[in-house]
Amino acid sequence: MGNLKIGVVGCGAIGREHINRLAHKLQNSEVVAVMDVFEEGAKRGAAMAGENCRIYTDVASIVNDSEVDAIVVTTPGFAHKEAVMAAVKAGKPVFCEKPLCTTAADCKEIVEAEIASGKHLVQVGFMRRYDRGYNQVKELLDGGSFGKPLVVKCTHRAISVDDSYSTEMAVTDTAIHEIDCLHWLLNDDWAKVQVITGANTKNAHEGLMDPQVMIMQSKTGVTVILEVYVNCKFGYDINCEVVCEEGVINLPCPSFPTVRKDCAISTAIEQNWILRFIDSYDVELQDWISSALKGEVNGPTAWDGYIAEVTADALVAAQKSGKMEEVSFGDTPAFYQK
Ligand code: NAD
Ligand code: ISE
Repeated sequence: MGNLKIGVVGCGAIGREHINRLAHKLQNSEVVAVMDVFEEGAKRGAAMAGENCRIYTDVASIVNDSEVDAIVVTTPGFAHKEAVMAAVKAGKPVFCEKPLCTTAADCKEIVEAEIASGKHLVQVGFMRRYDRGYNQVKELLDGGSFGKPLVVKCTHRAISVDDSYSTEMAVTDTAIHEIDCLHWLLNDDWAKVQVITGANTKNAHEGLMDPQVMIMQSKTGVTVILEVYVNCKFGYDINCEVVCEEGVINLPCPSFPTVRKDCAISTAIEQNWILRFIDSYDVELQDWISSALKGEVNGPTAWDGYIAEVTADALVAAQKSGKMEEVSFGDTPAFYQK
């Protein structure tokens, strides 16, 4: 099998992580071009990719480069639509980091463009679907011996965020992972959502509501209680506990050695998403490469990106109203049915 020749759009934090794994770690993959609105950023990305990597500062040029077979989009969410639409119009496979777009209306345009193209081209970077622990939870749930899931309790905590992180981003950038992952774990869609805010941490910048408690109820009535707390100071703390009729399935942080010292017992907590999900990103992108070379999409689709964003829009509305908001979208189009 030949290599997939990839163009990476956006050379920031995760862009550089992905350039490194695509260029040096994964099979059948080559980064032949990079693009960033800041030329210095693009040069930094190209230096990681290796010799002969071409540098662009506009989307059209990298997407239409005849040497580029496929596109990886790692710009901030507000800029995803332009690059994904350009790739779909050029008929090139595109892996887009989450969220697919920051509004459901923009995601819908991508869904419609992909259906019109007649080819499956878009994969969304919901990497938790490739995480070993979440897959083990799914196997246990699908196995049936735990009975019906009833309640899910999650935490999504990070050490800190910068000043560009807004109250809405707690939904569109952070909770979007649980929105997608739990819908996939439970084989269920969301029906209604609510957001509760109250005591705010002194560590949040001006205007940021932190923490936020998000409640999501699925169509079959499973209730999710998700704490998003992005200035927790102590670590990147992702936990998920599924309470079922016949028992409880708990996915804690991956374990580290427990040490005894100075009259205390302690265990480390991961520092950030780069380390916590390092293997999931590798498996996710390797699957994307292998599928793209066969002209297929195996991972989360543009439709998954769309329904996640419909739910996110309802959560953002709930942040403002303080009320329970309905989530509604139509049936899965035949194009996306498996
Ligand atoms: P970042 O701000 O570190 O990097 C973004 C880069 O994109 C910057 O280099 C910026 O100059 C560039 N850029 C901005 N606008 C652009 C445009 N219109 N065209 C091209 N380049 C542009 O952001 P990040 O933390 O790397 O996040 C990027 C995306 O990845 C976001 O969608 C984020 O949600 C997602 N992300 C996903 C995960 C995950 O766990 N899956 C983790 C981190 C980030
Ligand atoms: C970041 O963009 C990610 O996607 C991380 O996985 C998430 O934990 C964090 O909250 C986001 O800001």
